[in-house]
Amino acid sequence: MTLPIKSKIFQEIIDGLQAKPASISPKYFYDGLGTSLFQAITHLEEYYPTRIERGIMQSKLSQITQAIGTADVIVEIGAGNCEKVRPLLDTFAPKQYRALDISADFLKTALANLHHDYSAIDMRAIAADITQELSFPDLQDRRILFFYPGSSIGNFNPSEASGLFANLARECHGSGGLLIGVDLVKDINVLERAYNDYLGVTAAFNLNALRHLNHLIESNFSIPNWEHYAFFNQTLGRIEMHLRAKIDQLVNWPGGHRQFYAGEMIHTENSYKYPKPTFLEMLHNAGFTKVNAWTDPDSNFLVCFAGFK
Ligand code: AVJ
Repeated sequence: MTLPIKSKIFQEIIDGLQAKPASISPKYFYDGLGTSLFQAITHLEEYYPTRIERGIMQSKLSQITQAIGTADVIVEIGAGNCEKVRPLLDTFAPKQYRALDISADFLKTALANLHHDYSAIDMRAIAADITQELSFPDLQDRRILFFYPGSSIGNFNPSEASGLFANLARECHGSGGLLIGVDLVKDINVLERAYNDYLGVTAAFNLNALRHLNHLIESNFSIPNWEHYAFFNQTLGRIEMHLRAKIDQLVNWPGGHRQFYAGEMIHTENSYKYPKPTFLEMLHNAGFTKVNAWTDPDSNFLVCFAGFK
């Protein structure tokens, strides 16, 4: 897909590319190939979050579902392959399941697969940009379980994350709640390895954003001129991913260009890691009055249910 040159998204991308330092939103990772590359990342030994979250969901399932109680509707945010919700559908048998994701085509295929096994549940795929306000007016008198697994919340900075929690707490209207998974602060080597895998899948995932941009805005980024760079920023408590120019180069797009110099970077993603108490406090401050939390034995990852007393 190519964006119209005057569209808001086109302008947003250009503004990021022109900024010093340059940046683009991590949502531009997720074209078809990018979504597949992320799926591949979740299979890497170094990338522990998916595997550890799944372990917590399995070993603590009865405690988790007991804390949740019941659900009329499950709304999954960043549903991806729609596989993580299965145990919740088995337990709660909700009437409806809504899957929100930025990557619409992938989502539709994934949802069709899921529906095959749960034909009694009304399912809807919603292509959504969750950096925008979320609103579910037709679910006002339903008990909603928001499900936000995978630590994708880490892409928001803490104040944006707090804003999203307040938004979701409001949409709950005093019942149901939010089941969310988040990656915890840990040994810096473990963190940095998870974003610098030996197979170079994360590097490919990062570089693919330029390929995606070339399609979206008809820019002429030359992929071999860029390299993957990821590190843990201890001051800000986040993994940062960047693309670093290997040589001086001019990049063009319709209506503009930028000269990048060797060593210059484009910031492509933040992935915040939280201390457990900080994250629980953010959920409380957003308006949830009852918060339960579960971790793996090594406290690598946290699964929380934030609801109401
Ligand atoms: C999908 C945002 C949870 O931050 O770990 C994986 C994306 N980036 N490897 C993460 C990602 C590089 C991932 N999230």
